[in-house]
Amino acid sequence: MTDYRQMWSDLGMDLENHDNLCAVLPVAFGDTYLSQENRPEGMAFYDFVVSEIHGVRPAELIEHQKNGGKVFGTFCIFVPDEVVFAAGGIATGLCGGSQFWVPDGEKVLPKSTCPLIKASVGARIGRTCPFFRIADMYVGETTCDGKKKAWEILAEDVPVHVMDMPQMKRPQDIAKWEDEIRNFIKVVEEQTGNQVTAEKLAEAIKLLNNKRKALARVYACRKADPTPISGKDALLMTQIAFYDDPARCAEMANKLADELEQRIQDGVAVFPKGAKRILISGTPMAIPNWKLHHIVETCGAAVVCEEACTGTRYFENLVDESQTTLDGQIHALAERYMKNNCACFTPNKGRIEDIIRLCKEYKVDGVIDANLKFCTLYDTEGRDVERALKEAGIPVLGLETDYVDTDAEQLRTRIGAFLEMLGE
Ligand code: BJ8
Repeated sequence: MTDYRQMWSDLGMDLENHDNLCAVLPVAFGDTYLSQENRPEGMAFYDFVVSEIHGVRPAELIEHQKNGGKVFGTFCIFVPDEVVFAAGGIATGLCGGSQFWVPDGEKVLPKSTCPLIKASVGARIGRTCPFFRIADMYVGETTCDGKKKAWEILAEDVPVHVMDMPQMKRPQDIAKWEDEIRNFIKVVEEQTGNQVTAEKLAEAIKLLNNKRKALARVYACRKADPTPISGKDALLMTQIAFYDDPARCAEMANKLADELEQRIQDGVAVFPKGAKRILISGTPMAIPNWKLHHIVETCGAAVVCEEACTGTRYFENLVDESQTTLDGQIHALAERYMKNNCACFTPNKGRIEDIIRLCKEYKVDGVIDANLKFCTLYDTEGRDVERALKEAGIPVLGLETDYVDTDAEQLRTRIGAFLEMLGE
């Protein structure tokens, strides 16, 4: 394995504390992932990425910077990566999914902030994540109150551009998002020194659409009963998609999909026929947050779909590729991104329709609607989600979860009881 200590030191990281993180991650990954049986061979790539998570990709990003390129760190699936790639930049996800970063986040944020925000801020100020050190600019968005305030804190330390998200989905809101994308293009052009032309944007739209199509192929395989891939493995693929080079991401996901399609033909499955099929909806699960999937699957059920930003919301809906002018392309981008059904919108009925549609497509036995502690948006929307699912005759369990492990046993008990109830 390559020694990256010099690279981390050059990035100004806290090496001592980073060593502590490097010591816990492989253990958690081994317990959660490598203990699974009969995994697809295509998962070897994703295992490798995790084993070098703070090495290989950060080194590629630094190489890009050495060649004059810029790196943009993003926290939300509303940020149009297409713009960044069209300007010759690289966009990389920055959401924090580990409790390890939370205490540093709590130094500057109220404890009653959602763990995803605390971990993201903590990863920056604690200097224990290379991605957060490498990014030349962070791109935030006004989705929830916690994030809005977090950008102000991060902006004291690193350039931050904030995209002002509409809160509704009327025609004037889509037009407003178009303006935000136009403004984002200017910011990216200034940062990179490169112009976003219609030709470059068309290439980037294709690149990102190909990535979405590849991820969708893997998810389509999960509709088979029994499923040829565990929910944990599918989640890992999606989590890594936020960081990886988009062309390589598409290539590896397509390879995995080829294998899964063959497995379906050959009747190879990772769960026995009859295992309960669960859809998890709710807040995103940033790497290395695998807790809920691990609990569900070690209780004997299969997670077959995630209605989440680390799930279907990330790849559903393509950008129209037929536009040839910048104006047309910007409109197409605005339309596609505004199809995301995040709980930050009011009203947000589309999300409930999505969940019910996905339950049918993935032949789901029950839904776990999970929200991260202190996420008021998803917590409040949970009431409508549960009511709609009950009306549709789909069993649902609403849960609140955190990054800490202390609630794991309680969750296991509740999930175990829910699965037992499904078995009746
Ligand atoms: S599009 S879900 S990635 S905003 S969980 S930080 S909402 S308090 S992450 Fe999100 Fe974009 Fe929406 Fe998806 Fe706030 Fe809630 Fe925390 Fe959240």
